Amino acid sequence: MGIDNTTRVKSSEMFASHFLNESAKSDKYASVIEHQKAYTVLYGNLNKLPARVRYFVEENAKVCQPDTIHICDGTDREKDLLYYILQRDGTIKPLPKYENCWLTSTDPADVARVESRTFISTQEEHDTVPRSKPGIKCTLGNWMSPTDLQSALDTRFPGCMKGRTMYVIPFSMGPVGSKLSKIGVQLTDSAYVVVSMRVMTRIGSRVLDALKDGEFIKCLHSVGKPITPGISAGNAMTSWPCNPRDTIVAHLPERNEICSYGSGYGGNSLLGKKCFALRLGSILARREGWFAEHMLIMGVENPKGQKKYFAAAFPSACGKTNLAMMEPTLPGYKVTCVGDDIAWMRFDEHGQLRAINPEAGFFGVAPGTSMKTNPNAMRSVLKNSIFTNVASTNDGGVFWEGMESEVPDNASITSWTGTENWTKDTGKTAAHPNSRFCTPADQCPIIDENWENPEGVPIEGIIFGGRRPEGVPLVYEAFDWQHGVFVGASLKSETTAAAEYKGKAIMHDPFAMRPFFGYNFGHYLDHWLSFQNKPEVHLPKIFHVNWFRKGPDGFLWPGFGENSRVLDWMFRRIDGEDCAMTSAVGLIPKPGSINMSGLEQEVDEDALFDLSKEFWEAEVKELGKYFDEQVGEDLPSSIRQELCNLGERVNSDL
Ligand code: GTP
Ligand code: SPV
Ligand code: MN
Repeated sequence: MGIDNTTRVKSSEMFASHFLNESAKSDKYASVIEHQKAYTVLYGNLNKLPARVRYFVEENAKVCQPDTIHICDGTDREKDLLYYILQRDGTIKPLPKYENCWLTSTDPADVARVESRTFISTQEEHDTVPRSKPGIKCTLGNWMSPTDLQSALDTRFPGCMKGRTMYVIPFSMGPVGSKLSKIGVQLTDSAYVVVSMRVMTRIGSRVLDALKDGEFIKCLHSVGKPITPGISAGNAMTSWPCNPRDTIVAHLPERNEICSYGSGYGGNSLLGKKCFALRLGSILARREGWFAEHMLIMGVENPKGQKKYFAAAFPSACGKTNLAMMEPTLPGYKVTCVGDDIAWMRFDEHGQLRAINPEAGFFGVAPGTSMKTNPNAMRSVLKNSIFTNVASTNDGGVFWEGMESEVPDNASITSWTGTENWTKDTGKTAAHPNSRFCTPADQCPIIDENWENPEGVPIEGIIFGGRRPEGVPLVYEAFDWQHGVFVGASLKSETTAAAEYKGKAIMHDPFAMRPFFGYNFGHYLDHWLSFQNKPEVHLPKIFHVNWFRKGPDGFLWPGFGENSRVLDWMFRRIDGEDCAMTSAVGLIPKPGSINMSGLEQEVDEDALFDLSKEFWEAEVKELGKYFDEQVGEDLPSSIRQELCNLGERVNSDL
């Protein structure tokens, strides 16, 4: 990077040796060295753990055989030690242009979630996935039998942490102690995972205090690269240990367990996020009568000072973080952010849907983020953040596609793969398209005043959306809850770099949850539909948006802050304003009812809202085929009915 880090590393080294000596002696940090064991507890005290947690740690330490154990307390001293270790091992570099910011680059084979190696294991296959048509591969989840999973785990985990430290991370999804929160304990041999979990969740001793002797989700993670002295360890000593060949991300809902092996990346390794908060979360939610969804949560205040909260489900890399933090261009509007990726929602005793963000940080897509598109994200990320697979500048800063006007003209750029003096002509992007920032949520300048409210925030509108280059209008409203559930079930989007898919294709991504369903999608639809017959609940309105429709010259809609115009329309709809009219697909804005005044770019409204008979006939046909092939007999009859209704409206109205 062209930066001299020697001084920084040296002082950390002195700090660390002082730290270790002190903690070994001091009662306050209560380190115990247990010589009779194969491993050494270097940090923390096993004897002070709740009995179940201690059992979980000891059982897995026996199998994984780490050299040392570190029980995370969540203190700043611990954080400094971890960053020291990560720097010493060459996994992470400081970014001196900012305050406490760090850069890491992964193995190029470990850059995204791996859906093909993500499994859910239950006794009954049908509990996990619908019965797809014979000969058709199920795309709504991967089931593995408990026996097959056991042998997959048995060939991977024994001895997998040799030469490494096993970190024990007690973490809370949701504010510590809230009734809506849930606790997990993750064991991992990656210090990168610890520092990231520290940002993304609430970790440490306070979580154990809240847990007492209660139940928790057991999360086991290993990068799958033991270090055995004298034996060649392949890439074990490289800066980003991983084992892509043997990667597996497994969920055992019947045992409240998650086991992830081989990958250090994001959704594969930060097990509180997709594995717990969505896959196991959706199972708990169904059991307990609530929702665990891949949704941002935002507050919208209109010029009269009235405020409503929305939750929005868009597939990975389709605009959740951007919408959650948007700077409205419509005068007098104010947006606040509660969360950018996951919502846990339940109806309260008054029938009001309430949502919490179970996370404590943002693991956001870097490319495309700039002062122009998402200034609030830019203002959030420049301290206490970890950047993964972005490019760096010779003045110790970061760079990615979209930041061109935010780095000095003479900056020399090193690409995420280490190519120095990177330029646009180098041929490859400077940052990986799925490169990410990992940032504490409370640093967001527009974080909502209620973002940590243990009661959650009241949700009045639910939004679905995807990248639909063709045919799908900017916004429409569902006729009712059942139609809205159908709209969620029909969600499709162009593929992005967030998973292992290559190229651009329109894929089904129902509820933006396709990679994250913890159980049979048909049963998931039943769960959503079950709320419409409950007189005691107040059902929010459901909308569908598409920021990504294209014309001959690219996107038809400027997006980003201009999306406030669509939020304004939805806000007024919830307030009962007569600004919608019936169309074949749903309720669309009456002409002139979306406020377009002051738009910098000219917008072709006709093209944005055009509904083509040919397109929607094909869409209905394709949806029917999809439901038949993928969901079959598990498709609720009311969803099939909604598809018929859509077909009829397309036939008669378009
Ligand atoms: P995950 O973290 O993977 O779940 O993604 P996300 O849904 O939070 O997506 P994010 O907000 O990070 O956006 C991903 C990409 O979409 C970025 O490159 C954005 O610049 C781009 N994007 C977001 N909003 C808009 C929009 O309104 N219009 C256009 N054209 N692009 C957008
Ligand atoms: C997503 O892919 O939806 C993400 C990133 O939010 S990851 O945490 O890797 O799943
Ligand atoms: Mn996501």
